[in-house]
Amino acid sequence: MTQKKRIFSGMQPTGILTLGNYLGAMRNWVALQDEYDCIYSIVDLHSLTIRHEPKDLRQYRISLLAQYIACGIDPEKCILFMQSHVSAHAELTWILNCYTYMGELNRMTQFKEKAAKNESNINAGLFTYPVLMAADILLYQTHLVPVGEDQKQHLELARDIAGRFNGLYGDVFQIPEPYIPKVGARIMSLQDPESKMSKSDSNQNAFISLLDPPETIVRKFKRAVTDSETVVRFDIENKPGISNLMSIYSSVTGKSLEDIEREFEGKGYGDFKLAVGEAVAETLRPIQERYKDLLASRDYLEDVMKEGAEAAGYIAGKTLNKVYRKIGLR
Ligand code: ATP
Ligand code: LTN
Repeated sequence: MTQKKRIFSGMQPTGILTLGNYLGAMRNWVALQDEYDCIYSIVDLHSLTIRHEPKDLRQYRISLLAQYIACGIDPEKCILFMQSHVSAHAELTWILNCYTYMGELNRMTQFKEKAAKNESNINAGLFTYPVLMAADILLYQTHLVPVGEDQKQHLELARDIAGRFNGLYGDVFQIPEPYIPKVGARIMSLQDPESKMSKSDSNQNAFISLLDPPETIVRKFKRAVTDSETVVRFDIENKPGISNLMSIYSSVTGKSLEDIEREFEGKGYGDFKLAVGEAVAETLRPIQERYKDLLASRDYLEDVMKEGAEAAGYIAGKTLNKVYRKIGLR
């Protein structure tokens, strides 16, 4: 019997997922779970780089677990766990920090962007964040990492760290590959189509939350920033707003960009925006129903977390032991 390849990915418990998180990452996680050996984490240690009220963080963590399952992640098929429940993540991070160069971390665009946004709290965790992400991935001998476009640079760093470590000590880590979707890898803000849709945006109209009611979704698309033409045509450079809406519509309906251009030939932006809003609302409706039921099943969620932590801890422990032996700490 050939062993299934391993997948690992994670999201931060920093709020309700956006349509960007769903189309860029989560939907692939679901699609891959039959064919691969999947491990999905709620990366709560990563979210400490920004200050949260403890009670909010507690709520975000359990809510994100319910969102994962509502989107279709099946705890019977995958390992689902809370990063902070497996101490190997923090342990391996320290070691990998000693194999990562300041120059490498200095080049990370996410650090530069987040540091610019949080001038009053540019902590060391924000800087070494990609090393914790490398530890997450490498602990599980991961082959494939499904993420959105913005995480590509972090993944390349994880590959470099793994290669460097293997070069010194032999084959300790599997070298991971990114898995980035062709459509939907970078969903843009509805209010500023030049920047990424983000769940921590202060402007609520800039993103679609997975839990927005249908009327809100339709309204947010109606208000989406476009251009002064009236033609539905894909042209990222000159028509970033319309192109973003076309990518979203294509992702949720499966229609090609050419088909969409044809469908809306001779029609105005109003018709197009309404169609996008309705298609998105329809996609999210079943997720929202399942989410409500899951949040009410607290014991079930606790059980999933407990079992996930045990299964993940076992695999991670094996890699960590090997690392300790190789570097002379055993
Ligand atoms: P935050 O706003 O708190 O920084 P985020 O919305 O960027 O968070 P993360 O938890 O950092 O979300 O990312 C989870 C996953 O979603 C990652 O794989 C990331 O690449 C993907 N992702 C995030 N935003 C988008 C987007 N706009 N389009 C496509 N994929 C995205
Ligand atoms: N850094 C990622 C979240 C993340 C992750 C991971 C993704 C943390 N650890 C491991 C894939 C694999 C982010 O900011 N979206």
